[in-house]
Amino acid sequence: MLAGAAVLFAMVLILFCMVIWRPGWGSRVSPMRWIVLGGLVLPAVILIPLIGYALLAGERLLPLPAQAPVRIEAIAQQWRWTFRYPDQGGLEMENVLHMPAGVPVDIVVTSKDVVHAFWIPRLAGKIDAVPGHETRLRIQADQPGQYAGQCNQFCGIGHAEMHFAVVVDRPEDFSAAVKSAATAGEVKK
Ligand SMILES: [Cu+2]
Repeated sequence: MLAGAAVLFAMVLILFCMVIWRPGWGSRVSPMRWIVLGGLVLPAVILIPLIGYALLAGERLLPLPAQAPVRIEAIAQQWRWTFRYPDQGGLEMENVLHMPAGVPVDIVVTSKDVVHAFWIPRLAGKIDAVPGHETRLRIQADQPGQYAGQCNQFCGIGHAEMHFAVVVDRPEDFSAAVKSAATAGEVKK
């Protein structure tokens, strides 16, 4: 999308410069042709593939019923995150999210009080955490490691401190990591 926007921007700038430096340059082309080619054909050729790409990219974020991805619940409240693991006997931990590498994970996001937003910049776009409603975000981390997460919707005086750590474990270590993090009461300061 950035490349497409850069090409468009360059084309507009070229037209702009031609108007300034070569007055009358475009007058050989009739106004109707400018409108049809520049106003209809060009946007259609560029925007339709971009819309198709955006729809496909968005579709990949949706949970697919055929798969049974790891499900993790993210519950926001002023001003902390609770992560709950229904597949691991409902274990919970605060401000630390463990997830396995290399497989899709569905984060089911909700809130106990006001609207927050769940965001791990290096893994996915943000999604709102709405009280009384569940929003889903499918993410996948290809490599084990540590990532930073942050509430991305102003939610009160403690908003800036409402961050969390994301620990991506090797798939074989994931269950043990969740159990030890939950029992140790792992809390990120
Ligand atoms: Cu916030």
